[in-house]
Amino acid sequence: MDKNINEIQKERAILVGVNSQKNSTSADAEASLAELERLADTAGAQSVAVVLQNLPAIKTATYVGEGKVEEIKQACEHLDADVVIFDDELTGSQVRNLEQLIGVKILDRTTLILDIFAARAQTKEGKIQVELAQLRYRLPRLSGMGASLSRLGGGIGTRGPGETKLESDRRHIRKRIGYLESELQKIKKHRNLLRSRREKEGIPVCALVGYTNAGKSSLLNALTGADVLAEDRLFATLDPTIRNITLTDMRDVLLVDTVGFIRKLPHHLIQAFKSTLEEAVLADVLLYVVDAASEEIEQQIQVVSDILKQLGAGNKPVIMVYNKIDLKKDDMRLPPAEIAGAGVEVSAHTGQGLDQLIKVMEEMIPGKKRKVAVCIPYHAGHIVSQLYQEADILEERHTEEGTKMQIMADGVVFGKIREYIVESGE
Ligand SMILES: Nc1nc2c(ncn2[C@@H]2O[C@H](COP(=O)(O)OP(=O)(O)OP(=O)(O)O)[C@@H](O)[C@H]2O)c(=O)[nH]1
Ligand SMILES: [Mg+2]
Repeated sequence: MDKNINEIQKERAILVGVNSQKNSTSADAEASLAELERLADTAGAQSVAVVLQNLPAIKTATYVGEGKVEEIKQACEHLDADVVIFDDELTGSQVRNLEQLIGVKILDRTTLILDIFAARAQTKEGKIQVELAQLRYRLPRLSGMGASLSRLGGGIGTRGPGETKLESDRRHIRKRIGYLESELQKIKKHRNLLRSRREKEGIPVCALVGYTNAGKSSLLNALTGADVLAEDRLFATLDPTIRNITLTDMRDVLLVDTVGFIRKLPHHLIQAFKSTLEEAVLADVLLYVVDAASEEIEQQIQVVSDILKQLGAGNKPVIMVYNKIDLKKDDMRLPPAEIAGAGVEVSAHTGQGLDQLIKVMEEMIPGKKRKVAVCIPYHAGHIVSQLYQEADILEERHTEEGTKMQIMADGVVFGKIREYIVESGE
């Protein structure tokens, strides 16, 4: 697949971002643009210039202001650029207007990400999911686009479903979307079957989730001795890989590697990849992998947490895994625990902290019940009813501080009530 990217001669790209200051700071806009540069590089383009415009509101017709359009046009001529990539989603008419005014191919961040996914997808399911996302994104942007794209040539943004298909009418595309959806449904049935077999066998599942390039695949390899592709590239992993790991108490656990997240992850992509991402939603415990050496650590945690919430996995028991601790500078602070929850510092490269991680996993993963004493303050009464459903209650007393209980429960329950545990037994 990567060969596909390398074979194409590097396109010269100008990157354009806007800082609208509505819900982002200029540091955010700059970090997002730096990421766009990495995405462009991953897609096989060479960035020759980066333009950031401060703009109170996006222009409906051309996204950036008139003067900026002229500036970009001149930069394209001077720098011999083949493509201009905008750091946000553009509407169909914005693309058309900009192409007419500037005279080179116009792409947006979403198209770029979809393009990378198209080049990376390996399995049948992955390929269908990407094509679905691409078609759904292109459908409302279709009219007139075929003509301008064929005038401006192929390359990035035109991979995946062929242009001839896109030039044909919308009905054709809708039919194709319908067909892909039904194929995906079949694969999903098969996946559900496998999952229910796994559940019957009672093997707990841990999913590795996190920002792209955080080191999820490297951790999977370090923990299981597997040989999953880990690369210093965005979106190295698209299809979920599952490996077995045996804990020191001899319990088997399945570890699932998943696709990485990124800010402004296209909505259509999340929708299309829902069944793949369900591996994370349905896992018993999430290993939430964070690149501890990244300067963007807090923003990345924010993005990942938001996407997990969107997927319905916001309340899963989580182990924060601060990876790449070997690269962390001494003066760099990890986010305070109240934002992110307790965490383990590890390095997939040196192996540092992996023993500790396995210990925490043993504690959190369901299957091993332990007796603990808890004290639930009266304002958290819902926790008591929750415990009645999810744990065995051995004893219950009402005291001044709250309801004191002796319970037998497993790691999943502990994950939810950690703050109320007063005494932990074996
Ligand atoms: N120094 C150092 N580098 C690491 C560590 N873990 C991973 N890396 C590097 O970080 C890069 C990304 O690692 P991957 O394991 O591919 O990351 P990922 O989270 O699976 O990324 P995607 O699949 O793209 O979402 C690779 O170049 C790894 O070699 C670590 O503990 N220390
Ligand atoms: Mg990976």
